[in-house]
Amino acid sequence: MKTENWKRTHYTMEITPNMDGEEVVLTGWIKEIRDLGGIKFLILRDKEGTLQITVPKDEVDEHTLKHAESLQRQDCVSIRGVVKRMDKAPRGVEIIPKNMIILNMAKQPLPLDITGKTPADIDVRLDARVLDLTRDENRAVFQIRHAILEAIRDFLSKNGFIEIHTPKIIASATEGGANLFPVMYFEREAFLAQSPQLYKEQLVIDFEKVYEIGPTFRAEKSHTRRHLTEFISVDIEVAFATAEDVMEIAERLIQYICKMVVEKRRGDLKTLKYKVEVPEVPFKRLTYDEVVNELKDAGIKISWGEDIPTIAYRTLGRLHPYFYFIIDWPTSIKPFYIKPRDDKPEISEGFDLMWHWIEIASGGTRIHDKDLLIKRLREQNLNPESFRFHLQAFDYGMPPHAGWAIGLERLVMMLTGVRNIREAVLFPRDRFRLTP
Ligand code: AMO
Repeated sequence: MKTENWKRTHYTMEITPNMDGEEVVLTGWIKEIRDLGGIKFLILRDKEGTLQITVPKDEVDEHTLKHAESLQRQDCVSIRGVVKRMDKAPRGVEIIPKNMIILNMAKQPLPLDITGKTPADIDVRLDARVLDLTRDENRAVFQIRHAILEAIRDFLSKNGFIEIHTPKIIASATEGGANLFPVMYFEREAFLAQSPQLYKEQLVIDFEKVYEIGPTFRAEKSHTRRHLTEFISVDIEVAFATAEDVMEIAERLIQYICKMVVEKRRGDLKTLKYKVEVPEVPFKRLTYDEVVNELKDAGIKISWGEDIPTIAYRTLGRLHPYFYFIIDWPTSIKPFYIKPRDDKPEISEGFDLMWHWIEIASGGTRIHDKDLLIKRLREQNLNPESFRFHLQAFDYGMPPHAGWAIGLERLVMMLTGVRNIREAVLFPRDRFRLTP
């Protein structure tokens, strides 16, 4: 097979001053161009970083000079050149080109300033997302997202969980009837899954400890900085466990993720000018009643049994500016599968995990008794018949169990400091955005 003459020999970050005199081939994109008359500086970017390419106009051959003169931002190039130690260059080293191949020219003008010096509106950025992601700050978010995913898989796998994948095209609602996206499934109507809830619960009969990291779909009308219509849900479910058991798993996992991100993505956090602190466990546990009282003292009145509105969460976030659980929720405002307390059925064993004012996760002990589950379905105006296949699993020795789901993008917001959830997704989907 033919070896292409544009193939790289090194990534930019592998080039060091002690390679002075070596000939190398680098490939990537032109990030910045500075022309000082007799000398031209090109900043080349690849997946690892950047390197200065210095073109002294009277030292390079005519062909190379012609190419260098024609280059514009985001052109894709292969540069053969000689490494030169140079104290004044950004990393103490630069490349003097001997030959350049333009692999593809970017169409000018670009819709965005890729140096970020002229900030663009979020919609302009998302419309040209691939270009937007060439910026270091934006790629750093996804390096951190990757580290979070790696940490989650590592932690859960080490703790005896098996990774599962459940269907995303389903026949009935999992979180109640609202927020469902219908899809045409041949001659029938189907829906996009709002959560792997029912499947993960059933599978504890076979595997006891399961987790899934997968897409979930919610027809959210709310157009906010923390809602998407498609997001990644990190779900766990554990047999023979209670809410308290899985809350402990959640806080230890969060602590582990923070530790891994701080350790492995120091450079990206620096790029984002963001500091992550590894939290102490256990996290605070506030009861719903305590929260209602705190809010009352802050001038926000919530009647018992009401959900907590966003404005109240903002206040709560100021009172508790880090991680905390809210426990002992009224049963009436939790999903049908959350277990009511045996001693006080009006209170549930459901919980939310909060970070400042944002809900990161929710979960709880589940009902494992089939009759009680049917009763709760009816109380929530859901038709048990639509849940026939789920309910049948409760005839096969369903153990007591508990679990939770973390919204991955909200976790990314928390660990990168991005303030709009759309920045935590490569190609976000919301009420108004279906492209690119
Ligand atoms: P819940 O509906 O609370 O619980 O969702 C779990 C977590 O997912 C995130 N989340 C969202 N993220 C972005 N955009 C949205 N529209 C959105 N909706 C939710 C939040 C939330 O805490 N089946 C239960 C979980 C369980 O009990 O195991 C469930 O889906 O971070």
